[in-house]
This record gives sequence, C-alpha cells and structure tokens, in this order.
Amino acid sequence: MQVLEKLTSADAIALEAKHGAHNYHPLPVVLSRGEGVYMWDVEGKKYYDFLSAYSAVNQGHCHPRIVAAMTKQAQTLTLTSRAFHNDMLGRFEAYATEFFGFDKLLPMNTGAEAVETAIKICRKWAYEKKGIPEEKANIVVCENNFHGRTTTIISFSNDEEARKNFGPYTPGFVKVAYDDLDALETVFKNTPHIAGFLVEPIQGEAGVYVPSAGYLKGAKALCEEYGILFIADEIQTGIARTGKILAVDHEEVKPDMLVLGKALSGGAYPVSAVLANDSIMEVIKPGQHGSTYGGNPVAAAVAMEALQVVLDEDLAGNAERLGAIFRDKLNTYIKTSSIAKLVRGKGLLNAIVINDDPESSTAWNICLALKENGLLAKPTHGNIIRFAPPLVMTEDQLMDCVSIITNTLRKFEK
Ligand code: IF1
Repeated sequence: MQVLEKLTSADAIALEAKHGAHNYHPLPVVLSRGEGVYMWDVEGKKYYDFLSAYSAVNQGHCHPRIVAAMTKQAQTLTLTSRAFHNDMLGRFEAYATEFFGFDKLLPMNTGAEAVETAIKICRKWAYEKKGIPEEKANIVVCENNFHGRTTTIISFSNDEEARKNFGPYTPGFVKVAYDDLDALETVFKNTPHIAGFLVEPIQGEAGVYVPSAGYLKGAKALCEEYGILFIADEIQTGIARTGKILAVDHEEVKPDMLVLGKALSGGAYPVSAVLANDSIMEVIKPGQHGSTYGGNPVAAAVAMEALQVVLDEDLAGNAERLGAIFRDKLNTYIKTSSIAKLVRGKGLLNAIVINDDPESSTAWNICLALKENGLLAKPTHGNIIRFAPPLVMTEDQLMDCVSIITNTLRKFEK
C-alpha cells in the first residue's frame, strides 16, 4: 500500500488532495518531525515554527516532560469514559483549579467543545440563578469573533466563509463592536435577558487585534453592574502566550468563566476545559453535559505536566521579554519599509500588516518565501501575517528569526 512507503512532499500533498476533504488550504510543506522551536519536512529541511499550531505548542514541539507523562499514562490507562472514575481526573482538576484560581473545572477535548460548554452553562445559569424566562437568554458576542466551528458557534460569526449555507442558525446571540465600551453598555442597557458576554481578550483570527488598555477591565465592570457573566475565551491567548499566564491578567480581570484549550496540553493531545466557581458550575448535574473522551486519564496527565512546564520554564516571562524585542526589531525595520505597514501584538502573539490590498496574494507569497528561508508562518485575513513561535525560544533563535523575516520582507520592497 502506498501509504506505507516513504513519501515525498509532493506525494503527501497529492494523497491529501485526492482522498481528503478540501476544508483547508495549507502552505505546501509536509512536516514529519518537531523538536522545541523547530520542525522538519519529509525531505529533512529544518524550519522555525512561527505558528505553534495556532498557539497550541507554546511549550515547544515534543517537550520531553510532556511526552514522558503522555507515554507513561498511555501505557497504564487511556480511557474509562466518565461512567467510571479514573485516578487521574481528580488530580488534574485539583491542580488546574488551584493553578487558575477557580472552584471547579469541566474537562472537554477541543476548543469549540469548551466554548459550547460555556454557552450551555451560561444559559442554564441564566434560567436557574438569574431568573431569565425560559428560552429567552441572550449571549453578547463581539464582531469579528472566532470561537470555533460548530453549528452554534458559526451562528454568531460574521465571517461569511465560516457561516454561509450552514443555517438554520442558533438564535440567542447579540453582536457588539469589539473594543468599544460605549457600544457594550448600550447593548447591555437595551437588550432584554442578557446572560453572558463572550469575548477573546485579543482577537486572533481578526488579525491579532489587541483592544485598548482598560477595555477588558471596563467590560468586566459592566458585566458586574448588569449581572452578566463575563466569559473569557483564552483558548488562543491563554497559558503564557501573551506574556502572562492569561491575557486577562494584564488588566487583573477575573472572568466568571474561563475557557481553555490548545496549549493546555502543549500540543500533545486535545484537551480543553471550562473553569468557574461553584455558584455557576453547580447548575450542571449528571446527565446534562459530557463527552466520551473528556477528562480521560491521558488528557489529565498531559495537561498537568504541560501546565507545570509553563511555570518551571517561566514561559510567560520569556514570552513577555522576547515579544518586546520582536516588536522593537520589526518596528525598526518597518520605519523604512513600504511593504510592511505595522506590527502589533502582546507577548509572542504578534502580526504584521502587509501594505497591500487584502485581496492580493502578497502575504501568501511572503509566507512561501519565508518557508524557503526556513521559517513557517501563515497569513490571516488576506494581508496579515501572524507570528507566534513556541515560547521556549531563546533570544539568539529569535534574532535569527528576525533576520529571516526582515531579509525576506526586503525582497518584496517595491
Ligand atoms: C482552524 C483562527 C487561530 C480560537 C478561539 C476557540 C477556538 C479557536 C479563540 C476553537 C481556534 C483556530 C482553529 C484553527 C484556526 C485557528 C485560529 F485563525 F481561526 F483564528 F488560532 F487563530 N476559540 N482557533 O482561536 O478551538 O475547536 O479548533 O480546538 O484550523 O480552524 P478548536
């Protein structure tokens, strides 16, 4: 069988094109190995990873401690379902609730599932605690949000590509402009029966859009004033990516519900979770929510180790320090550049805006050239390139990457 033979990159791409659904348009690179900040393609070419699987691989590829924890648990017990207890889940729940400062955790697998979980808890809380009449609860979401791909979540997206022809859509969501406290207050004042406000502390898919200082704090204060749950989707921004353990920590905001995924496992395994205090989480009773794999012992073992690595290696501190250097170096370059307009971001979640029509293929072509030069990044929304390396990067490696990026951009200057 062909799949057992050694493949070239072209073979692998052809197999996907023929046998896989075409729901992605990847950069033409076929990776077969990863270690720390590096990945290698099937021909043996080495690359810096500047995507980190959309910020899942914060701890670096194949982190030895995470792989060891996963291997050990995989050889012991992998899945029991929640029909029975397992001896790892409680340990993980105790560890993670202390780590993030909440009473309780509900484990799931993917980011979208965790967002769905938060929506369900929020609605149930609204009916049973806030006294909103049955079927009337609204959740406020932001324009240009990205929270995942399920039918309900795409119902409140305003990305036509993500939404079109997947209706009928789930009702009960109200959109508000991001980074606009006046607009938020107007919606809170004028919309009946609001249960929650779901927000990304930095909008990733929108192009790494960092809100104004004070926005998250102000939004939390409004939520408190109106008795609305503040739900932070930190699936992409969380777990040291932005220079703090959580992006909301930059403004000392404590969400009512915290949604985590991606780097909760360091990219080793799908693990997601919702954290909340008892007064909220207690609305969920047996039989009302769950998942076959959610809270499995491998997930629990991997997540605990992945979080401990973040602390032991001070990945938040490293992200903060290297992020400042990265933006500083790129800003110096951009001053005299006609192709790069600006760099923005927090910690090691950054993006540059390419000075060209969003419909042009310039950002894509720059990413192809970066690949040739040994660095993998991906465009978002046409003319924006996201830069999010693993947080285990050293300053020397970062400087090497800055050279690759600026030398590549130079070739595109008009
Ligand atoms: C893809 C973007 C990143 C997320 C937030 C929930 C989820 C995500 C804030 C869902 C997922 C991903 C998924 C990925 C592309 C990607 C992405 F470009 F679309 F916006 F990271 F920037 N909340 N983000 O960012 O998590 O169910 O995927 O585990 O390929 O669709 P998931």
